Amino acid sequence: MKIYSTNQIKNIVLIGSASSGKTTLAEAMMFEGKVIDRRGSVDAKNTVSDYTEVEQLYKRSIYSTLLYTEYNAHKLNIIDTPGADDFVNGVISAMKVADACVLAINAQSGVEIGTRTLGRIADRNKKPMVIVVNQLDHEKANWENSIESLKNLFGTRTVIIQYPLTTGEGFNGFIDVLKMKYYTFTDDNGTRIENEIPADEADRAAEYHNALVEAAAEHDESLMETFFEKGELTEDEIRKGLSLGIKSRSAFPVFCASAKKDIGTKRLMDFIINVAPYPNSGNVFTTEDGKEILCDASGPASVFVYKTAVEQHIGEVNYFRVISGTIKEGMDMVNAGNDTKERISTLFATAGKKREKVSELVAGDLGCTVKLKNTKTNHTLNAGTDWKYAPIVFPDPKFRTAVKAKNENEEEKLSELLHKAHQEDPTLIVEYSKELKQTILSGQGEHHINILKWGILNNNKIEMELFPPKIPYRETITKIATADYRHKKQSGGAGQFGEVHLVIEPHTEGAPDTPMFKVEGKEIKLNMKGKEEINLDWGGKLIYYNSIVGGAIDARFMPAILKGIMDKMEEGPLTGSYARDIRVTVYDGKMHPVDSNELSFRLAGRNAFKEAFKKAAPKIMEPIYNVKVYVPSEYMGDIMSDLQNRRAIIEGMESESGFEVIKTRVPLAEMYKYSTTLSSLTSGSATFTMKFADYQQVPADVQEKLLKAYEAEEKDE
Ligand SMILES: Nc1nc2c(ncn2[C@@H]2O[C@H](COP(=O)(O)OP(=O)(O)OP(=O)(O)O)[C@@H](O)[C@H]2O)c(=O)[nH]1
Ligand SMILES: [Mg+2]
Repeated sequence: MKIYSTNQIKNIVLIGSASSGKTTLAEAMMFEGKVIDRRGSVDAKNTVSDYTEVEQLYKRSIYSTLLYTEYNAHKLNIIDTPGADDFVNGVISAMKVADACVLAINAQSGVEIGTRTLGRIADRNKKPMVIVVNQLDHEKANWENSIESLKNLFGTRTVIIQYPLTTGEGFNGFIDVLKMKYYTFTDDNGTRIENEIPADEADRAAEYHNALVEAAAEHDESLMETFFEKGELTEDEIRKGLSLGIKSRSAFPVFCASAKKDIGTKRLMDFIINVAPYPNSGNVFTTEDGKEILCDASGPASVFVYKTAVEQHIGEVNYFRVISGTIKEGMDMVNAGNDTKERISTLFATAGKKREKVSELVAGDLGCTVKLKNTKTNHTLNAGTDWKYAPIVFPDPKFRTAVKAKNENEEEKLSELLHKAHQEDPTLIVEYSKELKQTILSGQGEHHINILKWGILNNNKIEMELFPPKIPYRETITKIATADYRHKKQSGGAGQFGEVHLVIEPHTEGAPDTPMFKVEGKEIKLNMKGKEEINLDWGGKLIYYNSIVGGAIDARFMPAILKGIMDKMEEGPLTGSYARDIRVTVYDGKMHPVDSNELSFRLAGRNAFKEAFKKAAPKIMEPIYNVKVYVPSEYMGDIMSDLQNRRAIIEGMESESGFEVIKTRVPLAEMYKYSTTLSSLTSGSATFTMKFADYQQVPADVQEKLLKAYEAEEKDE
C-alpha cells in the first residue's frame, strides 16, 4: 500500500440500528475500492468486517472493525460498528477517532429507537453526519416514510441529495440533485450508467435541487450573495456550502442505497471524499489538561489507542489513531500513563482480518500494531512529547449479574479472564464485592454477558454460572434509643470487664448536635468532650461523641468502643448490610481497675450499639436508580404496567414523533434483567439508561421479607 498523507485520508464511522446494513455497505465500499474482488454477505458469513467466530455465529456485528478502502486517490478508513445496544462500546470508542459518521437507515422502518440513541451519541461527540437510506431494494422499503421520520428527528438539518424513482424489487437507481443526473445500475455489482434526468421528473428534481442550493447557501455569506444574485450555485459552490454545513452539524446530507446490490456506494464515497472533513480539520484532540493538539505529520509522534482486542494466533492488537507526527516501524515510544517503553515493531493498515503491513502512518491515519507490553484502550504513546489525551467515556452499565466458575478450582482463572475482558471492552465491568461477597459482572445487556460467557467457554473451556446479584442494602435508624451493656467474663486468671452506656440517634446532614436527650423516661444531659465525624466508605456518616463524665471510662478506651460500633456498622444488625447516617453518644459506663482492656470495651461498644439500634425503629434502605426508558408509543401501555410492577415512581413523560421518553425512579432490586424484559415486550425496539440516584427506605412489606430471609440465612450458617 502506498503511504497516504494527511490530506489523502478520511475517517468515517458507520453507525445505524441493528441490521440496517452497515456491514454490507462496508463490504461494497471495499469492493468498489478493489480491496476485495468479491463481495461477501453477512448471511453467508464471509464479510471482511464480521470475521470473528461469534459474529458469524450470530450473523451480526459485535465488535467495531477497522477497515479501509482506496478510492479517488484517497484512503478511506471505515469503522464498522454493531447496531445492537448491547455492544455500544464499539460505537463509543470509534466515535472518538473518526472525523464523521455515516448513519445507515433501514428504509423498511425509517428512524428506529436505535437510530435515536446513536443520533444522541453523535450529538454528544459533535460528529458531522452523512445519512444513507439503505435497503431501498427491499419490498417493504418506504423512502417517503424514512425521509419523514428523519425530518422529525433532525428537522431542517435533513438535506436531500438523492431520491429514488421506485423502491422495492425494481429499485435500480436514483436521481442525484447535486449532480443533476439520473444514475441507473445494470447489475448487482455497481455497474453504473449516468443518464439525463427524464423529462417527467424534471420538475420534482428541480424542486429538490433548489432546496439543496438554499440549504448549501445558508452556511456562508458570500454563497448567500451569489445565490441571491444568480438564483443558483455551481456544483462546487454547493459542495463548499455543504462542507461548511456538515462541519457545523447544521446539514446532514441524505443519500440513497442498496448495499446489497451495490447501488449508491460510489456516489456516497465520492461525496465523503470531496466534502467530509479531513483529519486535520475535523476531530480536535485535546490532552487531559485541555491543550489542543494539531494533526500535523511533522509534529511530535503521538498516538491514541481506541481499542485493544485479543485475536486468535496473534494475541493483543492495539488499534489507534495517529494524533500527531509520523509513526514508523521500529519506533520507540513511551506510554504516557505508565511510562512503559514500547517498540512499534510492525504497523498495519487493516481491513478486518486482512492486515497489510505498512512502513509508516501519518497524523490522522488509523491503524494497528501488535506486541505492546503494557498499552491498552485509552492509552497514549509518544515519542518526544508527554501529551496524554482525555479518555473515552463509556456509558454506565444496564445489566448486573453475579458470576462464579461452575468448577470452584477455576475461580481464579475466571477472574483473570473477566479482567482481561474488561480491558478489551470497558463496558464489561467486573468487581468482587466485599459487601455482597459476590463477584458482580455488569454490562450493557443480557446478550452482552452471554456473548462473553460463550467466548470463555469456547476459548478457555471454563463454564461460568450467572445468578441474581445481591442488593447492597443499607440500614439506618429513625428514632432515638439508648442501651447500657456490660461485658464481663471471669475465667481463671485475668478477667474481662467493660461497661458502655450510649445513645443513638438518626443523623441528618447539617442538624445541630443534641445537648440533651429525653429518652425512655430518662433525661440525659451531655457534656461533650470529643466529636468524630466519619465518612463511611459505603456512603453516609457515623458521628461519634465522647460525653463521658467524671472519668467513668478512660479516654484510652474510647477508640476501642468506636471499633466495636464500626464492627456493627459494617455488618448491620438487621440484615448484615452496611449501616449509615447514625450519631452515637457514649455518655457513661464503668471500668474495672484490673480486668478492663480494649477487647472488653470493643465488645461492650458493639453490643450496646446493637441493642440500641434494634430499639431505634431501624429501617432498611435500598439503592434507587434514575431510569430513562425510550419506547415507541404503541408499547407505552405494556411498559408502564411493567414499570408499576417494579415499584417505579414515574417522574415525567415526554413524547416526540411516535416515541416516548419515560423518566422514572426504580429500586435496583426490581431492575434485574430489565433489559431483557424491555426487549421482549417491544420486540427489541425500546432502550433505556440507568444511573444510581440515592438510597430510600424500603416499604414495610419488603422490609419484612428481607428480615425473614436474613434470619433464615443466619440459621443455615
Ligand atoms: N434487501 C436488502 N437487504 C440488505 C441490504 N443491506 C443489508 N441487507 C441485509 O440485512 C441484514 C443485515 O445486514 P448487515 O449488513 O449485517 O447489517 P448491520 O447494520 O451491519 O447489522 P448489525 O451489525 O447487526 O448492526 C443482512 O441479512 C443483509 O443481507 C440491502 O441494501 N438490501
Ligand atoms: Mg454489522
